[in-house]
Parts: sequence; structure tokens; C-alpha cells
Amino acid sequence: MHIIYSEDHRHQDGTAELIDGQFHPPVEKPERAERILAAVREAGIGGIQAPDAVERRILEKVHDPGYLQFLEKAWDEWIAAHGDWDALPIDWPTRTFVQRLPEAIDGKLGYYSFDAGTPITRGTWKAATAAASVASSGARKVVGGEHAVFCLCRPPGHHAARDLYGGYCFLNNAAVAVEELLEGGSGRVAVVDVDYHHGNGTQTIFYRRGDVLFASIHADPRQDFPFFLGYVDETGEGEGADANANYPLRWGTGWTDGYDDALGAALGRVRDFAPDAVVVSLGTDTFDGDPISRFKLRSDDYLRIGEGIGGLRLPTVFVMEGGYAVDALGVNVVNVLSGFEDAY
Ligand code: 6XA
Ligand code: ZN
Repeated sequence: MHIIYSEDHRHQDGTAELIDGQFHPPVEKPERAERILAAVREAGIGGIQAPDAVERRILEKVHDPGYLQFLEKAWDEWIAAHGDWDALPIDWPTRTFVQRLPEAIDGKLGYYSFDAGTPITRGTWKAATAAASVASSGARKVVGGEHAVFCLCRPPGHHAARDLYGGYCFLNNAAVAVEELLEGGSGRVAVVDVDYHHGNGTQTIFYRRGDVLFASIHADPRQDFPFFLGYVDETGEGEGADANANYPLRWGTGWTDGYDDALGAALGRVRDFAPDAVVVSLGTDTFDGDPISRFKLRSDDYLRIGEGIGGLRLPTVFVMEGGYAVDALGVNVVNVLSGFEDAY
């Protein structure tokens, strides 16, 4: 399968990340993409191509135009106000506050974000648009007849909502892929999100849409990020009623004691939905050795995930999301893609 990759991901390179109340080196770092690239190249998964730039029109289908303008200008406003240091929000319009966009950059950061773990840096816009371009170009290849494409996106995207960033995500790359597939002639698209964290952004973007199924297997939000979305009773609204399916699993879940069954159930929902194409939000932070996660999957289990998805026998766009155990990241991603190819 083709691989789409842009080296512009390197422009997202935060100085520090707030983890457990302290600043640490970011886990979402350029080395992640470099390791995955080296592994898929070595495994001979397919040819590697650079993307064409995503159209603004497509970005505006996924995101609010005011949000896009904010992201594009945020760094310039931040550096003018505070100097050359990662931009982080510290105040949010939560319960009892008015949802109004302030003038000051500090207020804008709070208005458009939902966590303090996602630094905006000098290169954030460049890297985030490159990742969206990777997803867009990959999906267009599938529209053009390829059976599957791997979009090596970084920064990730599944937490980014219509006008919110967080969870290391700025632009929703998976949603960009969905919009490209719909525009290219797919009547129905299913998103399968296997990242450890619930894809709150993707869920909300498509929550009222009946032509896009969102099915996600993730850490129980009662225990883990993003905490406030990803519960089983979130099933969609309006035309999207019954087109959203969450499979939360408890900390410590491994392949045989929960993951396999949840994957089977999620893929069953996809089959019942009868989509024309599938977008996979591919996170491997479900790995036993992941530094920020608490599932127990082993490297071989990723072959089974790939086989399960390949068994759908549907045109598939893989979009890279999380995964922070850098030494195992390459083999885990390669295993998903190889398992998929073997089963397809
Ligand atoms: C909290 C953890 C962010 C999770 C990012 C991720 N700062 N999402 O991997 O899929
Ligand atoms: Zn994740």
C-alpha cells in the first residue's frame, strides 16, 4: 500500500509538556514519525510519497473558519505578547462562563482549547496543515482506486473538534480523510478509532451525521483522558442517531481479556453499517510499554488488529494517531499494516 509522509511534521516540536503537574520532555515528538517511517520503509510496506496541500475548502468542512484563522495566527500573537516560548492556555470558559472570544491571545487559547498539554509553537500551523495534507492526499488515492493507503500523520488529529484543539491535536486528519472520501463518491464512511484515547473530536464532528459511523475502542473515560466524552451512552443525535459506538475498556485490558471482543463488536457495527470506505484512526498507544497509557497489547496483537480490519475487505485509509513507546512504534504499526494486507 502507498504511504503518504511529509517531513514538515518536524515543525511541531514542543519544549515541554505538562504531565502529572510537572514539565517533562514532550512524548509527542518528531522521533515518533521518523521511527515509523524507517520501519515501514524497511518492511517494504509500499512506496513513500509527499502529499499535495489540502484545500482550505476541505479544512473548512471539518473546522470552523474562525478557529482556522486563530490557529494560523496564534503563534505570532503569542510571541508578540510573551516572547519565544511554547504557547499554553491556562484559563477556560467552563461551566458558568460565557462562551465569547476574547481579544487577548491568552483568552483565545482558552476559548479554542480543552487542555494545557498541547503546545502551540512557531511551526505548529505548518506541521498541522502538513498532517492534514497527508490525510487528504491519502484519501484521494483511495478515491482514485487504491485499496488502502497509510497516512503517516503527525501531529495527530482525533481529539481536534470543529473549533477546539487538545490532546496533541490541532486539525482532525481522520475527518479530513472522511470528507475527501465523501466528496470522491463514497455514500457512507465508517471511522474505526483504535487509539488508546477516545477520539472526542472525530465523534463530535460527525455526531449528527447519518452517513458517517464513528466506532471507537479506548480507555474508559472514567479513568483516562479525555475524561468527558467516550461513554457508551453516546450513540449519536438527529440524523446521526445510532451512528456512534463507543467501546470503553478498563485500565489493564489486554488482548484476551477484553480487547479482542471489543474489536469484534466494533467491526461488527461497521459491517452492519455497510460503508463504502473505512478510515482507521490508528493509535498504538494501546501497547503494553506505552509511557502514558495503561492497556496491555503486545506487538503480535497488532497483526490481529490489522487482520480484523482487512477482513472487512473495504477501501481503507489508515491515519496515524498516538503511540509513544518509540522503540516498539515501528513494529507495531508495521504489524497492523501487514496484518491488513494479509487478510484483505
Ligand atoms: C493527556 C494525554 C493526551 C493524549 C494524546 C493521545 N495530555 N491521544 O495520544 O490519542
Ligand atoms: Zn492516544
